Amino acid sequence: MKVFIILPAYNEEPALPQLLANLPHKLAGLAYEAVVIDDGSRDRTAAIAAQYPVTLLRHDKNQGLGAALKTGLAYLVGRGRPDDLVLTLDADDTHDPALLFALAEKMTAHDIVIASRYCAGGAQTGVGAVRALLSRLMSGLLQVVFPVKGASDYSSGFRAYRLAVIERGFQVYGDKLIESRGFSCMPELLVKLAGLGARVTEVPLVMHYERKRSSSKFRPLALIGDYLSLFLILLQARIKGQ
Ligand SMILES: Nc1nc2c(ncn2[C@@H]2O[C@H](COP(=O)(O)OP(=O)(O)O)[C@@H](O)[C@H]2O)c(=O)[nH]1
Ligand SMILES: [Mg+2]
Repeated sequence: MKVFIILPAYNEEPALPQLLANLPHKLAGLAYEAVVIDDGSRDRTAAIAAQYPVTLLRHDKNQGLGAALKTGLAYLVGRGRPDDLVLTLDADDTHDPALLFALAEKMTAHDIVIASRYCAGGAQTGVGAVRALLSRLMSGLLQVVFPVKGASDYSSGFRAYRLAVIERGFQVYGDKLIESRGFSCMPELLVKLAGLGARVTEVPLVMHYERKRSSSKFRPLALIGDYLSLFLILLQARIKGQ
């Protein structure tokens, strides 16, 4: 089995060297390919990534997390075997790649495993009250309107997927697998893939936001806008019967 590590990166110069330097020992014993998607960064993100044994994909202009994630996942189609693993994580070095082993363990009976702040044993520290509330609220709302069995953290970008499920997603949705530009791409992908029959579960994630070195790209107002369009995107997909 091979693992593809998908790292969308926008202005991650402060965090990327340590993350990429640590990968070989964090993932010791695994066959993996790391894919960095530099989304039009204005800093040295691409130059740093190029110094490591990674596949570097680039957008000339900043297109947003959704577009970067889609570029990374589309690159994988046809490149592996159905049971290969796809790990997505932040490039800001706040997600410990070694959690992959816990995620992979659950993969035998599931297709998507979420590193979750909201399941038993999960938590987050160092995050502002507004953001924590907003994130919790959005996950809660999605759980009611677009329930995904086994999921409580809809927006965590730290997940493992079976490659076959990503490929199936592109087969059915084509370029519309991810329509969100911003952070709401995470719930969008989850709800769409679960709608195609992907089995979902979670492992606890204790998220330490205070360890973040690069500045957060999280913008509360943009997020609310993103989520409004997400609800429309998902409603449309539901009406089409996808
Ligand atoms: N490609 C791309 N990635 C982004 C963009 N904004 C954020 N990211 C990446 O998405 C991930 C999450 O962003 P981050 O700032 O860490 O958000 P936070 O951890 O939720 O505060 C990181 O890997 C960022 O580099 C963007 O516009 N384009
Ligand atoms: Mg982050």
